[in-house]
Amino acid sequence: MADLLLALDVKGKAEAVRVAAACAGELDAIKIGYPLVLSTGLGIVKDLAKSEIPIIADFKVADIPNTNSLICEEVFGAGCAGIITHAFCGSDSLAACVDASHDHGGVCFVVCEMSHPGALDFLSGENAERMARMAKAAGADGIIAPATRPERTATLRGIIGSSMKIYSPGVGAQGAQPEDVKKYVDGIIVGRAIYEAADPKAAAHEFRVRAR
Ligand code: O7E
Repeated sequence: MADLLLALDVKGKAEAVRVAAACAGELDAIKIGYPLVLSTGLGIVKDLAKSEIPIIADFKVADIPNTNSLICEEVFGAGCAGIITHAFCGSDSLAACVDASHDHGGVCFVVCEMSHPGALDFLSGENAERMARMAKAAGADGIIAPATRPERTATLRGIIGSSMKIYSPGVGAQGAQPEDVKKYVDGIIVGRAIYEAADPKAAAHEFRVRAR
């Protein structure tokens, strides 16, 4: 049984609030990222707070430890409940992000293997497995693994065990189905197949039911 996270990659406050309100009661969390935040500013977190579900900042943080800590301060200061970071900058950068998240009472998820075809160039295979081990050693709350390659997500689950969560993008527009991964993950991340739907609430409801 997996939760449903909406990837709210729309532009502008009005559209973001419209989609979030339309999906009320059908979501377990909202993931915001560069498309929305660059078009609205971080104040959008307060605007979305009415949904009363966690807002997770997908900034795929990838910098030196000090900069990562400063990014976390802003994200959690704005009211986010979680942040998503890359791991490929190394264990010290990752530890800074995990520790800053926990210092602010938030959670930190680590991208290990990505869902798109180009992930096979670097963000997959042994690199992904090393990053999963690094995420576990750093005390991260969970990892990101692809719904488009369920067998890989199963492998990464084997590495991190059951005490960490997996959130999995790639369902819907990228071709994966909730049934492909729900037994391996704690949440599926769905964007376009919900926010571009004629009836976002109905689309979210269907994904949520299928993820259960
Ligand atoms: O394809 P969509 O429209 O359902 O959107 C998928 C969302 O998941 C989108 O925000 C994209 O940036 C994100 N995502 C992936 O699609 N693949 C990945 O490997 C990783 C992410 C992601 O969210 O990373 C952090 C969770």
